[in-house]
Amino acid sequence: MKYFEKPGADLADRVPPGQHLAKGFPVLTYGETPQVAAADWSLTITGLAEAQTLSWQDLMALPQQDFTADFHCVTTWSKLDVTWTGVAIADLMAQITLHPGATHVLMHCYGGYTTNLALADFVRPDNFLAHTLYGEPLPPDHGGPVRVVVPHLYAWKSAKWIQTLEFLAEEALGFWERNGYHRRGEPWAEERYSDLGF
Ligand SMILES: Nc1nc2c(c(=O)[nH]1)N[C@H]1C(S)=C(S)[C@@H](COP(=O)(O)O)O[C@H]1N2
Ligand SMILES: [Mo]
Repeated sequence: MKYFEKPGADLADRVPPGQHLAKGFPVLTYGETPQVAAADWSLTITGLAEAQTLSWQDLMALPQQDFTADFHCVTTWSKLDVTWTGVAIADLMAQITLHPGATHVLMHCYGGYTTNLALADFVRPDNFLAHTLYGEPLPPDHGGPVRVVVPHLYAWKSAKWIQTLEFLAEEALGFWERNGYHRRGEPWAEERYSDLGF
C-alpha cells in the first residue's frame, strides 16, 4: 500500500519543500483525544482583552463560511484542498475588544495542548474557527467540536479542541514551540525547528 504520493507538476507549486501528499487525512494528536460535546464547548477570551466566553450558540450566530485550505504537517505530510465550514477569525475578532499592547495570542485547548501566534499571523482572512469538515460535524479526532485552522503555517498551529484565547503583550511559547519546534512555523521557509537555541 502506498501512503504518500509525489506531487505532480501541476501541484508542485502548492506543496512546500520537504513535504509529500498524504492519502486520506491523517490524525496527528499528542496525547488523548478530549471528548467535548458541542453543547458543553465554549471559548474563553482572556489576557489583554475584554474577558468573555462564547458558547456554541454564540459561535453559530456569527457569519458562517465554507472555505478550502491546504494543510501542512511538519512531519512532512500535506493535504491539499481540505474543505471546512466555520467562522472567520476576522469575524470573531470583531466581537473581541483587545486592550492596548496586545501583540500575541496563546491558544489553549481542551486536554492541555497550547500553541502560540503573533496577532499578525492570527488575524488573517484565511484563518478560521472550523466546526465542519467535508460537510460533516468535525470529528473529535480532527478537533471537534471546534478547532482553529491557520493554513499558512505548519498545522501544529491549527489548535484542535480550542478552549481559550489568551492575548499577550509578548510572545509566549506553546507546547511544541517549547519542545524544539519553530516559534512561527512557515512551511515555505521550512521553519520546522526552533531558532531559539534550545
Ligand atoms: N489540541 C491539539 N491540537 C493540535 C494537535 C494536538 O496534539 N493537540 N496536533 C497538531 C498537529 S502536530 C497537527 S499536524 C494537526 C493535525 O490535525 P489533524 O489531526 O486534524 O490532521 O493538529 C494540530 N493541533
Ligand atoms: Mo503536525
